[in-house]
Order: sequence, then C-alpha cells, then structure tokens
Amino acid sequence: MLHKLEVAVSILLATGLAVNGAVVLNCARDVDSANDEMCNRPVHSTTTPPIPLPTSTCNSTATPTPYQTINFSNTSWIWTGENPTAGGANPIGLRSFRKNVSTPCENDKCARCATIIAAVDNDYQLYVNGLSVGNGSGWDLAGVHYVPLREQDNVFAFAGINVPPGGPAGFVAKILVHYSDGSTDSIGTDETWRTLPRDTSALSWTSPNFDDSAWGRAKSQGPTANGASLWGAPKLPPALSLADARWIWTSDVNVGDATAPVGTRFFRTTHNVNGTKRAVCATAVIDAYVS
Ligand SMILES: [Ca+2]
Repeated sequence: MLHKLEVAVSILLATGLAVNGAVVLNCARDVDSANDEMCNRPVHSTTTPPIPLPTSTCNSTATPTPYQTINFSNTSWIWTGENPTAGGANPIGLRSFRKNVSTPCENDKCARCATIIAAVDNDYQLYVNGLSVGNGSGWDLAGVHYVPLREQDNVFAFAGINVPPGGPAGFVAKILVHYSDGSTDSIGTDETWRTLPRDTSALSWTSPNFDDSAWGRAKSQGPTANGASLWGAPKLPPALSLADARWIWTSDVNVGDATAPVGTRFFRTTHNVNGTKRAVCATAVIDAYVS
C-alpha cells in the first residue's frame, strides 16, 4: 500500500518592536482543520505538484473555511460613562482605558504574545506593558496588532480620543493571548476595564506599575452584535489562508510507476527579519493528506 503525505503550509510571521532586550519566543500554532474533507482541500492553490492529486475523488472547488483566530464576538463597545446614554455625545479629548491580565505560568504554559484587534470612535493609541505598540482610527475596520507579552502579568492600555466635532465616542478591542503550549485565551472590552471620566495625559497611566485601583469602571456602549450598538461589529482584515501556498514534496520517485517512495521526508524554511523589527509570533496553517 502506498502512503503519501503532501503538505501545504502558510505562515503569518508577526513582527513587533523589540522590548528592552527581553527574550521573545515563538508561539507557533499548528492548525489542522477538523472539517478538512478530501474534497474541501484548496485545489485552487495547487500549481504543478510533483505528485498528482487524487482528482478522481476530488472534483469539488469548495473553498476551505478560512482560519480566523479572533473576532469581536461577545465584546462590547465601552467609554467612560460621561454620557449615561449609550452611543450618546461625549466631550472632545483623550480618555484612558486599562486592563490588567494575570495568567499562571506553569506546566509549560506561559503567555508568549498577543494578537489584538481594535476599533474606535475616533482614534486610539495602544500600549502594552508601557510600550507604545500601535495606533488606529475609525470604527468600521479593525486595526490588528501583534505584541510580545510577559509570561504572567501584562497590562493593556488604550488611549481613546474623541476628535472634533466630538459626538459619540466608543472603543472596542479583543485580545487573544497565545501561550507556549499552543492554547489561547481571549479578553474583550467590557465593564471590567478601568477608566477615568477626564483627560489623563498628565499621568504615567500607561506604565504597568501605575496603580489604577482608584479608577472607575468603563461603561458599556452596547455589544458588537448587529443592531445592539451605534457602531456594530468592525470589519476584520482577510484571514490567513492557504490560497497563496503551494503543495510541495520531494522529487524522488519509484522506478517504474513514478510514485513517491514510502517513507518520511523533511522540509525546512528560514525567514530572516531585518531592520528594527523582531519576530514575536508565527501562526502556521497546515494541510496534509495521506493516500
Ligand atoms: Ca466621535
């Protein structure tokens, strides 16, 4: 019996700013879709494979479900509560939002990095453990940020800015924490987040050591579910998929029938990041089959 394994891999390599010499480890996660039936494989991404695909049993052109690790489900728009009416007008200016996240680091499971999506009415600046790691504008399309984390205690701080002429103000974010064992946790904006109903620019409020225990709680402006808030759910960028990946294998074949020899083959790739950026995360989408 011939056993054949073909592999297609697409890797999203996320980069971020180096953090004071901290050791930033990979947190790759392999994804093997449970719904990957033979006829749902991405045949459209195949280009001259070294071994013919089993087209006799695979005549579907269905596109596999895109791999999406994060979305705005079960997340609420928040603001300071200065206007008690959700979605109502708020003062122009900067408001601060903080979330302390503590997770155990034990049994080979420690926090490594995070994927963060966010949207705002009108502008935001994102800080993680006191480091500015990104910014964004607008409520219709989410910004995406990849950041390194400390192993246990991490502080996420967002500056939300309601720009002239003011009007409604809202901020929404989802944080996907990646652990060293490949598992994840998600944290969304809700009324557990800390905030103040005034401009905090004069405070060192983005520092992880800042004491926010005297701050109040954020006020929900409504969930992201359709029709439940002024802004709804922001659009997400395209998910990582296998659309640009190619099926690959070695070129060695059996004499006579040109089939692939039984056995294991190994594949490696190296990606170098140059300049001021440092790799912090990698997400791999992998598809394979045996025949
Ligand atoms: Ca506004």
